[in-house]
Parts: sequence; structure tokens; C-alpha cells
Amino acid sequence: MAKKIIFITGATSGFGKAMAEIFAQNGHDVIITGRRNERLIELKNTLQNKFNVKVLSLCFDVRNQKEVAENIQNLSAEWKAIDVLINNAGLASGLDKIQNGILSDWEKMIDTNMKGLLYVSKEVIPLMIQRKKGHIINIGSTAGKEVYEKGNVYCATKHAVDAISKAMRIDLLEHGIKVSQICPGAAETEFSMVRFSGDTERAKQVYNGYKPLTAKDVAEVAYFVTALPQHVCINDLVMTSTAQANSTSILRNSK
Ligand code: NDP
Ligand code: 8X3
Repeated sequence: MAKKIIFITGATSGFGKAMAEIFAQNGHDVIITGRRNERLIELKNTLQNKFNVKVLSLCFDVRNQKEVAENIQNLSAEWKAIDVLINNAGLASGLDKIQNGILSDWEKMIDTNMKGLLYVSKEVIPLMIQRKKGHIINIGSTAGKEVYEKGNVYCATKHAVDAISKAMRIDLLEHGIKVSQICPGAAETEFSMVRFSGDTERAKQVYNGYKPLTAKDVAEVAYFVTALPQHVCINDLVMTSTAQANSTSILRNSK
């Protein structure tokens, strides 16, 4: 595949970091974003030194529309030629029945997973329209396909990503922009640590007794989705570990 510019939100850990690695390893220039600047700088140095590609790190919070707009509008003309946008930054916060839900958790998930994705897309889409090409990959979830107990608002935000992905594909059709959604099931990243506010034991239990997806598994699929010929678009791709059938059916003690 010809050299591309890949813009990845949430590249300081998990899927985003693994995606930055695989794209850089294959010779592509990457824009990596997140809030933890030390991690961005470290990843930037590693990728540049290891793979001899260009890496730009942008430190911003996707929930802050002004920061998002400034960072993207201030890109040089060279970096504005974004071929692939991967809307990956996201999180779950808490796991409670709706009647016990915490407002600040709900707001964090809605602001990050839905509004953040929209803020970034709003800035990048015009750049792609200008160039009459581009590929947007939204990271959804199995939680965006079915609702599970206590998943309420997180599931709702990922159902919104599902709907936004379908809507983007229709609206951007006339501009030659591909839109794909990748929906992973349980994958061991910092996701559960974030969901359970750093409770290591609780986070570990999520992956007990089976082999979950890894960040690399998801990154390899994202790479595959971008490497297909121009006339081919993966619209929607659900992937789980072999031990997982859907959001609620996981074969534990299968390791
Ligand atoms: P991680 O917690 O490992 O990574 C999340 C990334 O999102 C980090 O780089 C984090 O960067 C970034 N991020 C979170 N909030 C913000 C924000 N407000 N502004 C900017 N960046 C932000 O989790 P995963 O890699 O697992 O998750 C990536 C995506 O995949 C999420 O959208 C998640 O919902 C989804 N997903 C995860 C699954 C899983 O089981 N792990 C399964 C299905 C989907 P920083 O903290 O530095 O800002
Ligand atoms: C993350 C997968 O099942 O924890 O999106 O919601 S799950």
C-alpha cells in the first residue's frame, strides 16, 4: 500500500498505540493523539527511530471542542493530507445499574465516545472532502450491537457510534470517502482499569479464565481494513476472541 498519513485518536495505550505501531512498521506516517503527553513523546521517539517514518504527536482532550479544532486547523498543509482517520479514543466509566448510575460517569462517556468522535470528525472531514478521498474508521464495540446488564450508558454511546458510522457512510458517499466501523469484543488493554478507576483486581477479573483479544489483534484488523483496494470498503466488522460469542456469552476456564 502506498505511503499514507494515519490520524489516530487515543494512541497513548491499547488499540490506538498498537495501531500506531503497525502503521509505522509498514512505512506510514502517523499523527498520534491523547492527553498523556509523556506517553505520546515516548511513542513518537520510538516509532521514528525504529521505523524511520514521520510522527506528529498532538496532545489534546477530545472532549474539548476548542482544543480539537485548534490542533487540527493548525496542522501544516503536509499533515492536513490525512488519508485515514481512526476515531479510537474512548472509555467506559463505571459498571452500575442505571438506577445507581453516576452522572459524572455518564457525562464522561457521552462527551468522549460520542461528542469527542464528532468534534474530531468535524475537523477532518472537510480536509478529506477537499482531497476527494479518505477513510474514516470508527472504533465501536460489541457493546454497540447489544446491551448488557449495567452497560447502559457505555452501550448507548457505542450504539451511537454504530449509528454515526452508518450515517457518515451515506452522507460522505458522494465525496468518495470510505467509512468503516470495527467492533471488538473484550480485549485486555487499560480499558477495564479505566472503567474500574484503577482497581487492578476487578480489572483482571474481566479477563479471567479465557484468552481475550489483544490490542495487536485489533490493530492488525484495522491495518487490513485500510489495505484493501480503493473500490472495497469494509462497512462493519465485529471481532471477538474465540472464547466470546457475544457481550454476555464468554467461555471461562477455556484457557
Ligand atoms: P485504553 O484505555 O487502553 O485506551 C484508550 C485511549 O483513549 C487512550 O489512549 C486514552 O488516552 C484515549 N482517551 C480516553 N479519553 C480521552 C480523551 N478525553 N481525550 C483524548 N483521548 C482520550 O482502551 P482501549 O484501547 O481498549 O480502547 C480504545 C477504544 O476501543 C475505546 O473507544 C473503547 O471504547 C473501544 N473498545 C475497547 C474494548 C476493550 O475491551 N478494550 C472493546 C471494544 C471497544 P489518554 O488517557 O492519554 O487521553
Ligand atoms: C468494550 C467491550 O464488553 O466491555 O467495548 O463493553 S465490553
